Parts: sequence; structure tokens; C-alpha cells
Amino acid sequence: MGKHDNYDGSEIVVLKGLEAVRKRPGMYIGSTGSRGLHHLIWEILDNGIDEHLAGFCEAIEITMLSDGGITITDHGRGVPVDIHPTEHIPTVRVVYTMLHAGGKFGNSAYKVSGGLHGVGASVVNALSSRMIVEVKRDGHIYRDEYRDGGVPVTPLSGGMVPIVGKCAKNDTGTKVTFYPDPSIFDTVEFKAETIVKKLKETAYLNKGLRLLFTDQNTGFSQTFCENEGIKSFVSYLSREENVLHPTPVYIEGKSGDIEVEVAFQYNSGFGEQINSYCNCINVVDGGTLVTGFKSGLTRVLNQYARELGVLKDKDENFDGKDIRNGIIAIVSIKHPDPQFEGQTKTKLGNNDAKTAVEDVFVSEVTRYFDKNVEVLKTILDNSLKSYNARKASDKARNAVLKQLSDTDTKSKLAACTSKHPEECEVYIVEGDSAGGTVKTARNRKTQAVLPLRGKILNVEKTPLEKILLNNEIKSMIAAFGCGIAEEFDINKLRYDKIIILTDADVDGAHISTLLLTFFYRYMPELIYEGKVYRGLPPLYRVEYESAASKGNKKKKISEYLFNDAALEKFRASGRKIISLQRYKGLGEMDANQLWETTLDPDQRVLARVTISDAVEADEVTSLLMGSNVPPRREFIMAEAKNANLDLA
Ligand code: 0RA
Repeated sequence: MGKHDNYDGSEIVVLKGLEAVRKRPGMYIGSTGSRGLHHLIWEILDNGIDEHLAGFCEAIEITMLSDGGITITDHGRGVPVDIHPTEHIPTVRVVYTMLHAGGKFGNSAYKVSGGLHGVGASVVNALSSRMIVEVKRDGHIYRDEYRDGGVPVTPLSGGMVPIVGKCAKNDTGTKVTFYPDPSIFDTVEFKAETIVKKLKETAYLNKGLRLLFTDQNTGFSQTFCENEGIKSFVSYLSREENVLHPTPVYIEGKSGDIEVEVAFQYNSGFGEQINSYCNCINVVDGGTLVTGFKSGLTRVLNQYARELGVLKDKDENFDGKDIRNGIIAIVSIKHPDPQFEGQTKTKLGNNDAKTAVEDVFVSEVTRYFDKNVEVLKTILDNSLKSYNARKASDKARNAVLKQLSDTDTKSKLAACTSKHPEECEVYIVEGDSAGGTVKTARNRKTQAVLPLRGKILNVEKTPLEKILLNNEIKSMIAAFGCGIAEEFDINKLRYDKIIILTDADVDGAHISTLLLTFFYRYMPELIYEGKVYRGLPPLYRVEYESAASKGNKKKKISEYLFNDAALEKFRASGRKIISLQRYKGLGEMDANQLWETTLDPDQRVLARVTISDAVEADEVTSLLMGSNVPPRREFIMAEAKNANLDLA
């Protein structure tokens, strides 16, 4: 017995496996930073949660030790300690030293594949300088210890992990203590706040499970337990909303091997928030489980709407968005073989998850609504309001568009004579007076001018039907010729360039911000396609004397400077300035100067507006208005990363 027992053939294979983990920790736990470090805890915690899901564990303790270690104690059945049938060493040692042993040897019905979870306790051991496992089973306490990334240091006794104490026969469970290896991690400092946040979420997602957290460094201790699970989670998420019914609707059920839970509650806002979890992992990008919920909800409510005569016309339907207006929902499933997709593996791909969620949801929510007709009526009423608002704005928009195309334009657009969009440009000019000068100065064949009177409407939070009553906006829609919002069609755009021309002052910047916000919200393709530009008029005009050259007298020459840096540079050049004019606005330039500096395609400076410019403008506008922004933002933000400023 003794030392030799620890190093038979199979042990060498085992250590090679763990060595692979130490060589590429990122592949197993994502990173060696703080996130990866905390992943070690989640990994061990998952095993205890599996034991809870299997119905054997009501409580788990998580303790931050004062010596930097973590102890996680579950009160499940205890990891088996018998000799493993094929590995010929104690099963507990197999579980904590063999790679991917978790699913194979564990009791887990819900191991997670694809993500970083479920890689197994052996990975935690591989990345720890020390790990101790104590198992309580059959009235005995067994103990096994590992050092330096999973090397067993406890001599086996008769082939078994040694017994180190006694306990009551019905007292069972597994206690794991580990010390992350400082030679692997950038930091080995656990954060109580991070752990608490995770435990709070875990408690909501595993109703009835008690999680006791203790931080020995501060003496802080707290128990997390949610007997109503995700129903309480929804209440928590709705805590600052004006809710339309007193408690969230909660549904649960099983379809084949898949367990489904859904909770939702409506509020008076216009948002839509659906959070989804598969095996306690937040599926940030949703996927099939969310699709199943949405289609189930739409189906059920349309059916009730028809039965109750809420929708008069039998051909009419609420669309999904009408129905989800003001909802906060959580969809949580437990799936035996989840497939996570997408670049970040944050979208569920299993088709059976859609069917399971939809089937369970439809049958259970129908039972609920049949018993809780008040809640049903509140929700249908809310959907009807959204539906009516949508129809009203469709109608208003169509009316405006029709009127625009009938009369073309009552606006002050000075059209260009060419009808070939590829050579045409429209200048949107701040103010009537500057507009007048641009009209005189322009090339009438290809350059149209649309003067705007003062500030344009702030479209933030203004419903579309109101926006469409605004004269400046009507003029723009009429001038561009390509519609707005859903009806927008860039192929009908009459111009190759839309050029915003404002004074280089605060008001000008504000107008340009409002214009960009409008384009971004209602005609975003204009920006994607690079059709929008800012004209950059000069700030200064300098007159200076040319150096006298052979036979020539000194001459007066003028030059336009577009910014302060250019002026500095000019001054530094030492040329003698005869006169310096600063333009406070476009109105101070005569037609000739305006042509030379701002209109002439060969001399002017234009900056193409990028998606990030538009996003920034939209953010400034939202900030000023202090309101939320639509989810579309996220998409555009992602796009914006690829965009760059290019000077035309
Ligand atoms: C396999 C079988 C049994 C329990 C476990 C694994 C188990 C694993 C872990 C990991 C952490 N805590 C755990 N608790 C239990 C059941 C064996 C039996 O009693 O029949």
C-alpha cells in the first residue's frame, strides 16, 4: 500500500489530461482573469445544483475562507466512493481528477454542453494549487486531497479513499475546498459581490434551493432562497414599473425530457423584456426557447381575442409586438442536451426546445386564463391599445405619404433640373436667408436646396403620426421621394447626396444632431448607404500678399481656412496677413464665396456621416430627453464598430 497506489498506469493518463487544462486554461474556463477565476466556483456549484435538480439536495453552502480558499458544501447524496468499475480507483477520485468525468460518472441529467459550464470538477482541480474533497455517506466521512493541479496526495487505504470520521447515517453530502493556483490566474482574489449576484440569480432559477453565503474575511453572511422562483424574479424586475396585474403569471410543465417554466407580467410601459435561461445559463441571444414562448403567447391571445370579440374583424390579428408591449418575462428550461449557437454561444439552437416551450405554455396558460379572466382581459385590453395605436400611425403615415405624392411639395424646395439621381444633390440649409444665398449660388442643374426654418422637431419619443404633421419633416420626405419607416425605399431616392449645411455654432450643431436622429430612426438606410454628408463651410478667409517674384509685383491673394488649427498654421508660416475675416454663419458669405467654399464639387469639403456619428447624435438626443432608446440601437451599435469616418 502507500505511495505506489497513487501512481499506477491510469494515474499517469489522468495527470496528462489535467496538464492539458493547465496549458490552455482559457479553453476550459474562458479566461485566467477574474471572470475565469469565479468560473471555478460556478463549476463546483453546478454539481450541487444538479443534485438539487435530481431531488436530493435542498441546501448548498458557499464560503469564502480567510486563507483565500473557497468551500462549497452540498447536502446531496455524496459522491460515490466505491471502486470505479473501469478505472479501478475510487469513483470520487475519478470525478475530481479525470477530464470530462462529470457527465459520465455524475448523476446529472442536465449537463451543459457547448458553453463553458459543465466542464467538470476536474478542471477546477487542475487549476488549483490545492483541493480537498470530503464525502459524507453511510455514516462515514471520506477525505481525498490533491496538490499542484490535481496530483492526489492521500494514500489509498485498501484501495479506498480513507475514512477520517463518523457522521449520522442520514447525513450525506459533498464538501469541496479549493485554492486557485496563483501561477495560472492573473488574480486569485474572489469578490463577494460577484458571488452574491450569482447566488441571487441561482436562487431565482432553482426555486426552493437554499444557498448560504459566508465571507469569513468580513463576517458577512446571507441566505438566498426563492420559494416562488422565476415568479419572484419577474416581480423583482418589475419593481419600478406600474404593473397592470398584481402578480406575475407563472406556468410550469414538462414535455418529454425538457422542463419548462415561464413567468411574465405586464406594465404600462412600452418596453419588451424577455430573459431566457437554459440549465441556469442566461441565454443572452434567446433562440428557440424564446421563439416558442413568443409564438405560444401570440397564438393563445389571438384565439381569446377572437372568442371574446375583442377583435371584430375575423381576418384581423394582433401581431406579436402588439401582444408583447409592456411585458417582462422569464423563460427558463432544463434541457438534457442543449446546443448553444452563434459566435458567443449565447443562442439556443435545439428545435425541440421551441416545441416544448410552446406546447407547455399554451396548454398551461390556457388553464390559467380560464381561471383568471380578469388578468386575461387586462392583457387583451393592453394588446388592443397597442394594436389601435399601430393602426392609427399606419393610417396617418399612409395619408401623409399619399398627400405628399399627390401634391408633391408645398415646401420651399428649390429643385434641380436634372432628373438623374446619380448626379443630383440636395442641400438642407439652416435658415431662410442662407437658403436664399445657396439658391443663387448653386448649380441649378444638379443641386437642389431645401431651407429649413429654425429648429426641426425632436423625434425622440414623438409618435410617428405626430412627426408626420411637422412641416420640415414633410418637406424632407417629399423632397427625398423615398418614403419613411417601414415604407422607406432607398431605390426611390432622388439624390445621390444629402448634404446638411448649418452654421458652425451651437445652434447649427443642434440642428444637425436632430436631423441625424431623424434619419437614423426613420430612414437609417440613408446612413448605411453613405448618402448623408455634412458640408463644412470655412471659418476664416485670409487675405495676404504673395511674395514678389521676378517681374511680378506683390499680389493680394485670399485663402479660406476651415478650422482654428489651419489658422494657427497659417500664422506660423509668417506670411503677411492683410485682412482676416471670421464667418459667424453662412449668411455672411456672398453667393460667390459660398460657391467657392461650400458648393463647388471641386473645392468644397464634405464629411460623410457614418453610423457612429448617427448613433452619437441619437444618444445626445436621448440624453437630452432622458428617455429610453429602442432595442434596434444594439444592432446599430454593433454595426457602428465597423464604420469609419471618410472624407468625400
Ligand atoms: C453520482 C451518483 C450519485 C451521486 C453523485 C454522483 C453526486 C455527485 C456530486 C458532485 C458534487 N456533489 C455531488 N453529489 C452527488 C448517487 C450515488 C447514489 O447514492 O446512488
